[in-house]
Amino acid sequence: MNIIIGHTNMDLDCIGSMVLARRLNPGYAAVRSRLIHPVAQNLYNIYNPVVDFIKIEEAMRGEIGNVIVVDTRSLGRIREFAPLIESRTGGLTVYDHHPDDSSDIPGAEVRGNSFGANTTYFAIELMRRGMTLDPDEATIALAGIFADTGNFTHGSVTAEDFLAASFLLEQRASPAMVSRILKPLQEEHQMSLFHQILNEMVYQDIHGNLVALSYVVMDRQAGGLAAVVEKVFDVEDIDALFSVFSFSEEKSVLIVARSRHDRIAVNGIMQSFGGGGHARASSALVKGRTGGEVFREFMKHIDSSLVPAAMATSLMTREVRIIQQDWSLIEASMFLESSNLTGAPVVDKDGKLAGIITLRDIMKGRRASQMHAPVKAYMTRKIVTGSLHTTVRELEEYFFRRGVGQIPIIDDEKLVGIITRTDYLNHIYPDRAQSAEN
Ligand SMILES: [Mn+2]
Repeated sequence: MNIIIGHTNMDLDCIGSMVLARRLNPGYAAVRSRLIHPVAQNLYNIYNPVVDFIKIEEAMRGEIGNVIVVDTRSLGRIREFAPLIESRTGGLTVYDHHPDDSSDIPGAEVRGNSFGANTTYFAIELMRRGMTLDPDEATIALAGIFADTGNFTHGSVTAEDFLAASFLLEQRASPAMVSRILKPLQEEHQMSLFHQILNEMVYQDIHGNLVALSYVVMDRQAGGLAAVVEKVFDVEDIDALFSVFSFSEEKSVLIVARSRHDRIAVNGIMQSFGGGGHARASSALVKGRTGGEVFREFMKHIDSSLVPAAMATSLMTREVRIIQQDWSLIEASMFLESSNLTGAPVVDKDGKLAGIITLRDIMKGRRASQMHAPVKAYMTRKIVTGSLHTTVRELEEYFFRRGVGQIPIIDDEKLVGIITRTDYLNHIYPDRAQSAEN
């Protein structure tokens, strides 16, 4: 018997990959993990007959030929299948989209892809070969792509994920069913936990990153915790979230981590607790220790492992074009135009920052026929300034909550730089700067 396996704690992308891999490899049986991730439980309940995975014990009865592994390249995540893999007489091929390029599965031929969802790889392969799918299979696959790309909003999403989704829709995948499968909090205990976490969460500024932490004690592990954390992360404007669950009866602790940026790679932090996952979504289950112990160790760890957030120094333009407050509005207007600026800081005789003048301020002078008036009569005096240590998050606050267009950076009472909205956007979305250049 040739078999297809995924990682332990099968999630939607894993199941989608297995179903499509089976379609591509007729005669292969898909073998299920003993654990189903809570996010995939809905799908499993609805589509059990279509999914039609066999148990490890059933597979063990036959002789194993080839083995296909999907959605993981790490040995730690396929341990429960070890007897099947070790007894195989055929090849071992891994199809995985996780970024670390080294696999520690001995003897495996790894075929990596960098799509947002691993399911995408198989969907495109089916499309390329002109093969078709049942509507139910297409729906299962589409749910996998939606799940792993965060509804096509994660930074990891690729054009191929959209292409695969388009193909699956042609195969009559049902978006309505996908929506039902993905509904995160279907259980009452999930909803109440969601509110509990939101109420009790604490925020910490760790090296300029806004990190939220929650600590919940429960009797025993309940289903759907990751889904609850995901939802909390969804509604909160934070850089990272770490939710610690202590299961008092089982004497184990689960840490679920989410991050908004690859810069805060939470899988690195989770690895030191025996966990794994992606840079932005990761978890660890620590057995035989109390929640308090783990939480304290975790707090020590996080402080040293979080990379400081970018600060004003790395974003600002150092050569600031400045305007003297005694210049006339005409001079200021010509200066801005020739410098291709919409506004600039204004300094007094001593070179101290006195305000900002923008084309809009000058327009007011023009309307009042006061173009010979000095800049100081029309400039904005109440301005927001930053220091070299102002964080990206603070800049964001200034730009988008307080409607500021540019932020002069002051050090030792001197104007040392300026940051515009464009500088900020180029920093947040580096691709934006590149495409603007090309
Ligand atoms: Mn995946």
